[in-house]
Amino acid sequence: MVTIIQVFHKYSGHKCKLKKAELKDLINNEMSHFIMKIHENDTLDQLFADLDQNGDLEIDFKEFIALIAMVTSACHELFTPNPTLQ
Ligand SMILES: [Ca+2]
Repeated sequence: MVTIIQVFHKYSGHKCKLKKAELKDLINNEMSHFIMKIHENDTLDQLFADLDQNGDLEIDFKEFIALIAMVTSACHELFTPNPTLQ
């Protein structure tokens, strides 16, 4: 949990919000073990629009947590044995 907060602030700075380029850097530098790096601007635009729930073109910590939840959920599915294969 502390790591998530530290990483967020490392990229958001004192304004505590991520702009699109900062979100891209965060994902590509810190989360590349979990999700694919973002190379396409379309992919970044889509992800950013999904996360930016209040439409202010910045990602606050609450909106960022939705990304963490999404990635954690995806990881959980990867590591959970599929009962239909057993
Ligand atoms: Ca926002």
